Amino acid sequence: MPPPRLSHSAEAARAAALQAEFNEKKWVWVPDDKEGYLSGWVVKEEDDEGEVVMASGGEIRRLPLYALSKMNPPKFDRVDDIADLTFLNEASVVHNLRLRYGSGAIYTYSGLFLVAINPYQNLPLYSDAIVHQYRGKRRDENPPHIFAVAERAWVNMGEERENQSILITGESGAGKTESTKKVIQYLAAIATDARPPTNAPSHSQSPSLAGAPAFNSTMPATGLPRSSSFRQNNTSSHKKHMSISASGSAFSLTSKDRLGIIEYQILQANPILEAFGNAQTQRNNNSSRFGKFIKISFSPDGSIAGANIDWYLLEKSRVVVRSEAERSFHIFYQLMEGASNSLKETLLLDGEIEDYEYLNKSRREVDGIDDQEEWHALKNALDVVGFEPEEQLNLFRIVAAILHIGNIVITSTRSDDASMPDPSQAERVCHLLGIPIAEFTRAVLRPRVMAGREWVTQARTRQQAMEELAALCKTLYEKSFGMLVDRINRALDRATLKSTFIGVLDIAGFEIFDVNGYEQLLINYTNERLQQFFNHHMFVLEQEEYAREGIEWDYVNFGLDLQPTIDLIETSGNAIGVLSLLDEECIMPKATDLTFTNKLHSLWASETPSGEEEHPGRLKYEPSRFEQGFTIHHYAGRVEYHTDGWLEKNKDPLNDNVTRVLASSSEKYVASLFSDFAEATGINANAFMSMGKKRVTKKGAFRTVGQRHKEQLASLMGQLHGTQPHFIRCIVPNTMKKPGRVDVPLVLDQLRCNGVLEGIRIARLGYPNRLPFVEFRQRYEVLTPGIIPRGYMDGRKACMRMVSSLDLEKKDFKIGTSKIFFKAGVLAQLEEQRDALLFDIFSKLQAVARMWT
Ligand code: AD9
Ligand code: MG
Repeated sequence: MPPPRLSHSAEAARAAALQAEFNEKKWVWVPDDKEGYLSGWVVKEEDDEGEVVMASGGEIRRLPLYALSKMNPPKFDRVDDIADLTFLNEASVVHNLRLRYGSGAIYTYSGLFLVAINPYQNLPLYSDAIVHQYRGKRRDENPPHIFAVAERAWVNMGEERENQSILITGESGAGKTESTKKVIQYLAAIATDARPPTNAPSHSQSPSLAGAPAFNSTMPATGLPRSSSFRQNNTSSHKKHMSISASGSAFSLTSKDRLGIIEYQILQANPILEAFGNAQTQRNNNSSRFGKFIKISFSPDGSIAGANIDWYLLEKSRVVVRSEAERSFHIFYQLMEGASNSLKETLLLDGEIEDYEYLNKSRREVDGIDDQEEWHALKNALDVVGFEPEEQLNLFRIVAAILHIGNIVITSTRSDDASMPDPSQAERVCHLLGIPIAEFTRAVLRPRVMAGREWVTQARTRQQAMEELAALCKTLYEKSFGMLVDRINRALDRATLKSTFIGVLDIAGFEIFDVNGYEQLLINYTNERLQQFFNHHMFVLEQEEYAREGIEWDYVNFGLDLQPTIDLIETSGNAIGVLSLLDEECIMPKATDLTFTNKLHSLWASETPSGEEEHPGRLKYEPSRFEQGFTIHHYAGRVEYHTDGWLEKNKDPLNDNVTRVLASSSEKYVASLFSDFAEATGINANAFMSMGKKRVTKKGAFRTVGQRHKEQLASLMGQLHGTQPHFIRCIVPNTMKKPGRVDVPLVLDQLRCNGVLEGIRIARLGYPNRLPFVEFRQRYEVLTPGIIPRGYMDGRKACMRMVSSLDLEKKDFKIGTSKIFFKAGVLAQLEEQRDALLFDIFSKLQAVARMWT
């Protein structure tokens, strides 16, 4: 943030008055259980305790000094970049975010991060005029915005021919998916307009930060000047275009006549993904129940070539159960509400929502969602992307089959065996899935399993049969979802050797609930890896900056801080990690969740150093308050996991009998969902393993959920490593889904979990504040009068003279080749000295002025 210049007298007087008021007291932030932090001033300091007068109410509180955080002077209110704050403490960070949010500024930078707080209202931030405002501009030329991040990615890609990624995380409801859409809208809009010159863009050599903040304490990658040729050559046509639609709404960005067909198709992929992958939850009416990585590929001329989608961890259990206040995936309600009578007839859906067991146990309608309207939007989107009628029918076939399976009634015979007294429901299922009813019922009720060396028929209990049906539904849904994404990719993916991509990752952030299950472990493990990626990236950038400036430095690679935690989860081999041990237990006869948990305890108890203080990223394993549980210290905090049901969740069991029936379905689509089974088993039935459960083989189709996720994550990380990353952190401001309210403790928790505070911690390990020599001299020469001789003096030399006269400690600063670097807090002291001095001069001038009037 550029500090105010004292030349404009009225403004200066106001600023000076504010500053003067501020200077009179020792302002601090006082932690408060309810509000997070409250302001006050210290009146007494004794030993390690302070006496604070609270600003509102005048109440006096006594607190240990370490609990108090210094407040930033008023001129720092609403800074665009948190990293520019003089005092970088948690209280000041949230204070700044809250002030900004209150005035509609939902975006704020924090070093390498863009922080986005969900506004819960439609703000006029995304019109074509705003797109235009961000086109071809550097980050510091405009207020913080998600468009600035997208712009930067696009420009970097064009200039450096390097793939880019935009990593968006946050809790449920924080605005990740909306942000993803904004990024894609921006890219689609500018790529449609973009016809960059064919000559290669020139690289800017100048390291100077023209127009950059007065003290740029951000990371080196922020605010680097970029050559303008790549982005500005088309401004005239761009302008013409924009003038037509400048007043248009945000939605004009997506209109089909403005966009090319491929851009339009890419945007239309979204409603399809949301229909099948999103659901209403308590936290978000349109919650994505899967993670995704969308790569938009661009031709060398900057136009969009195509897109490709990877997906992660679909919450398929939702098709079967969910909490009463939540819904299943949107598609179920859209189909029931919107489908034509003839389609419903084809799908044998003659009932209402109430009639289906998988729908009638929980909420059916959601405020603000019109399922009928969404159905038509979905159908349109499927048409645009190019799904043939037959392909569309297949998608709905699976959805309907699941509803019918849910209505199959299983009863118990006197000998406790499962039976299906009324086959009519199963008949519908089999008709839709193209399988023979006799085989289907047998597979569910009395599967054949290997016992020793012989095949025997095993009777199922009612409970087991019901679980089998539920497992079938989950598998069907997940496989069909995978097929759907594959199909979209076939329509959109036109990447060529020459194209480059911008990938947008929309994935759930760190989760710490009261009870954390296997799902939380996988998502937290993912976030631990992503945070490590961020830390490492920041480390590399810092290293490059220090190297460029010829500065010696000696701190460790903080990306590796998190490695012990990651190892604890994923390592295989001798020091076996949680996931590998779980895999092993899954193939052990008689293993249970408890035997798994006990093994973990005995393995790790001895490995964990005891009595060590808490430290983010440090390996820490301990038993938990649950009988079956354990605790891992993630960088975001301690998380206690409850291991109930982990073996089943990891095996994801579907008995081979059922799979076999489906793999030989007469419906091509259904058979194709299980083709991996057919490939893996061939006709070799002897390969079955015990108890009719899925075999676990090294390669081929049968992998545990953990293995699959590890592989997918490895592939994602591999791709990310080949990109230049950009980081967006979404924040949910309150739990009421309402605009205008900031629940500070809630926000603080998120800043801790999403790595923003971790980023600040890391920045403080190095030399976070840095200034070009010229600026340093201009700003602080007042503090060293007479030290620099009149006339020309080399910037570096001048700096050296100034610092020696300022009596700074050697470890607190480094002098590079063009900039001077400071440890956290040092520049703050200089600023204070400077303020005091200027205020003194200012008051004297005012006194003189009064004498003359
Ligand atoms: V989840 O992990 O998928 O449950 P997300 O994706 O983080 O979650 P989402 O983007 O779906 O949250 O946002 C939740 C809701 O907040 C949206 O449905 C909007 O109503 C609201 N929202 C989020 N971002 C914006 C925005 N930039 N402008 C207006 C917004 N509303
Ligand atoms: Mg989402």
